[in-house]
Amino acid sequence: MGGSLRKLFDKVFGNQDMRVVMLGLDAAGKTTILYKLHIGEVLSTVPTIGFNVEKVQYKNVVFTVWDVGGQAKLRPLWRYYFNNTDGLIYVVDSLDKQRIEKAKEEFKTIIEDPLMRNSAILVFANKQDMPNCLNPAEVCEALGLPQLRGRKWHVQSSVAIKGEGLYEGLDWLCNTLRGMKTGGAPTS
Ligand code: G3D
Ligand code: MG
Repeated sequence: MGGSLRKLFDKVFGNQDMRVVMLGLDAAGKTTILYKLHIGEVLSTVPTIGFNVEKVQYKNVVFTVWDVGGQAKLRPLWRYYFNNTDGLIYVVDSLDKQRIEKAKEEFKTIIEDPLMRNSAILVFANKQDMPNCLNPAEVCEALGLPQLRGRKWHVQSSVAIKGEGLYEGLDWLCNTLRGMKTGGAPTS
C-alpha cells in the first residue's frame, strides 16, 4: 500500500472508531492483506487461547485477524473477538475450489452468530491473478450471498500480493458503515 495508499486509507477511515475482523481459511491471503495495508505493526499474539490472532491498530481502527476452519472446539472462543465488530472481511482463495464448500460453511457459521448479525460484510475474492480461479460472481454464488436477507454485503475482486482491490474494498466497507451509522442502524 505504501505512503499513497496510507493517505487513501486516511481519507476512507478518517478518525472513525471502527472494529473490523478479517477471517478466512488458512492461505486465503489475510496476512498478506494486513501487511499490504501498511497501516502499522502487525502484532501476533501468543496463542494461549488456542489460535493465533494478528492485530493492527491504526488510529481508531482496529483490525483483528485469524484463520478459521481449524478445530471446531475453538469456535466458541472466536466470539470474544466478535463483540462490537462493525465490519467483517471474509477472504476467499478463489483458486481453491476444493475448499470453497468449507469456506462457505465457516462463513455461514460466522455471519449467523448473534454478535455478528449487524456487521457489514466485505468479501475479498482473492488471488484473481491466477488462471482458472473462480471469478468474483462465482465466489459470491458459492458463499450464498444472494440469498442473504437484511445484510449489507459486497464482493471485491482482489490480488493481495499486488495490493489490487484492497482500497476499493475498504472504501465500500467504510462508506457502508458510515451510512449505517448515520442512518441510526446498529453496526455491532
Ligand atoms: P493467510 O494469512 O490467509 O493464511 P497468507 O494467507 O496471506 O499467508 O497467504 C497465503 C499464500 O497465498 C502466500 O503464499 C501468499 O503470498 C499467497 N497469496 C496471497 N494473496 C495472493 C494473491 O492475490 N495472488 C496470489 N497468486 N497469491 C497470493 P506463500 O507462497 O508465501 O505461502
Ligand atoms: Mg495468516
